[in-house]
Amino acid sequence: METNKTFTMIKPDAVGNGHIGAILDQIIKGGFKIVAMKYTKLSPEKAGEFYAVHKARPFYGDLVAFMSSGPIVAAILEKDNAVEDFRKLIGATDPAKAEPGTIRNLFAKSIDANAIHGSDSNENAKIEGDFFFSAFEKH
Ligand code: 3AN
Repeated sequence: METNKTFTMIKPDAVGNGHIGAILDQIIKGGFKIVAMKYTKLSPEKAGEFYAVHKARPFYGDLVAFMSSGPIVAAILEKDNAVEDFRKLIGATDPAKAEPGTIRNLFAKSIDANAIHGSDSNENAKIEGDFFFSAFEKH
């Protein structure tokens, strides 16, 4: 299992608020290399598939509606210890609890519209990266 890659999405709130450039800047300054990237929009079906692990959670319906409400930026990132280091860079799921200077502290407004996604394990990083990108698109 690779430990030097993670997967991220800049979510519809952050894209809509014009934060793509500032967030990519934080990611690059954080030492991550972008190895695949795409600007796209998820259908409700695709968003539901992506978040299928959360199907039983009470916020699943709202999460799927939000994630398909506008364009997103999906990317595969490379760095040693990528998953853990990227979770530190983005901060806690609830932006009110995110450390100062983290991406969610800087750009997120609420726990559901929380600006950015980061994979929570090496296994999920691979699954999520493969959901968006073909082998040909990964460098
Ligand atoms: P993270 O994105 O920090 O790994 P998860 O995997 O627990 O957080 O949750 C997936 C997504 O579901 C979060 N990014 C957030 O948008 C949403 N979410 C998580 N917990 C809640 C909650 N209590 N209420 C509303 N949305 C939530």
